[in-house]
Amino acid sequence: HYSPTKDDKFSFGLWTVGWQGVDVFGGAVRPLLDPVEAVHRLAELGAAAVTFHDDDLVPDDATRDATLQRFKAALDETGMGVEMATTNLFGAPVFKDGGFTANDRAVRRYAIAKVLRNIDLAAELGAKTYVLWGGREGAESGGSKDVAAALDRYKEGMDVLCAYVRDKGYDIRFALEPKPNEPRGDILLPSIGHALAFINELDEPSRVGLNPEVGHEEMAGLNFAQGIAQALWHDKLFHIDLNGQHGPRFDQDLRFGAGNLRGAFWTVDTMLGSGTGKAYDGYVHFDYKPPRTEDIEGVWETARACMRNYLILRDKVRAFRADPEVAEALEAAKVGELAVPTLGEGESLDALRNEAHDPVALGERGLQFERLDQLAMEHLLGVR
Ligand code: 3MF
Ligand code: MG
Ligand code: MG
Ligand code: MG
Repeated sequence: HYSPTKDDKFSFGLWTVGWQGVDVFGGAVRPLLDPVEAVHRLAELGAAAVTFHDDDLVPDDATRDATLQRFKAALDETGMGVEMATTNLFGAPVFKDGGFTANDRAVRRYAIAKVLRNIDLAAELGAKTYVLWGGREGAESGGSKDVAAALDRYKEGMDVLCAYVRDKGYDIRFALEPKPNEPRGDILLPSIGHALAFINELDEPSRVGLNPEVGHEEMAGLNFAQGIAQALWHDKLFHIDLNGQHGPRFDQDLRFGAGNLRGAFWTVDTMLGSGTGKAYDGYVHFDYKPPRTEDIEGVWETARACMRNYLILRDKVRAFRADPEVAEALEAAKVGELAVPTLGEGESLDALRNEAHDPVALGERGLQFERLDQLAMEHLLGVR
């Protein structure tokens, strides 16, 4: 029970279980994890795929071919896929002022070249999604960044990438990952909403969607479930980064389910397509960091827990949605009525304006939302 299978489409970044614990106050606490070992262990735990940054898998040219050979053999042996790939445009000193939006043009040219090379590898390994997290695309101070020019250059970079996959005929879509801050003081495209608006300005908006991360939205005090619901409404939820976060503070990257558990419940509900919303049908991807307190066995425990928590919450959400008392509470709360258009078909505005409205009586009606929420709470707490 609650053991994942490949049909659950769980995937993990190599950089998650491979995180050695280096943070701003301390160095590595765990040895380097061989990507081949990660593939085998994640496969045993029931994951379906892995994802990687170029630097996670092929950090240097001297070992590139040998590494790729071993990595592909591990994928073959385990039946694991590579569903998404991404480029590290944040770690190396060259990217201290960003990649696509660095003030220094030479840095921007190098960044695009680095991404193009890794897109070829992504296509070779069968990844269908290419994520771009602009972690260093930002600033610490107002005068140092011309934001309008930075957005022009961000757009230029994305337009180049879109044209490249089109010309090559690659079956790859891009997914931008918003984040409000950390490591920069302020990051461009800080939220789901900013990124959605930016996509509309690109030459080929249909090739670009989002990879929202739970913790990133919650760091800004935003509601992740509502954010992905809007992304789904725009057909832009191309990928997802699930993890846990305790409200606005540093990026915690806890395992999924830790931190804001009620938020996680509504996140899974939204992913399953609550109400009239579309369901998310991509990979269920975890982007978290096993805390520094854990040794490698603790790391595998956290990976197992991410998937287990998702499956438990999926059960809870389904039970909530199937509960007859919930159906009644939804009815009482008029939740379904919101799907009815406000104007009748062909109805004139005169009809609406001339109707006898009774705002006082309407204002007196209780909506019984608390009863509905308490039912969700009791499902989550396991007493229903
Ligand atoms: C940082 C992140 C990144 C992105 C990754 C994938 C290192 O907060 O979330 O993880 O998810 O670069 O594009
Ligand atoms: Mg993150
Ligand atoms: Mg995070
Ligand atoms: Mg992420």
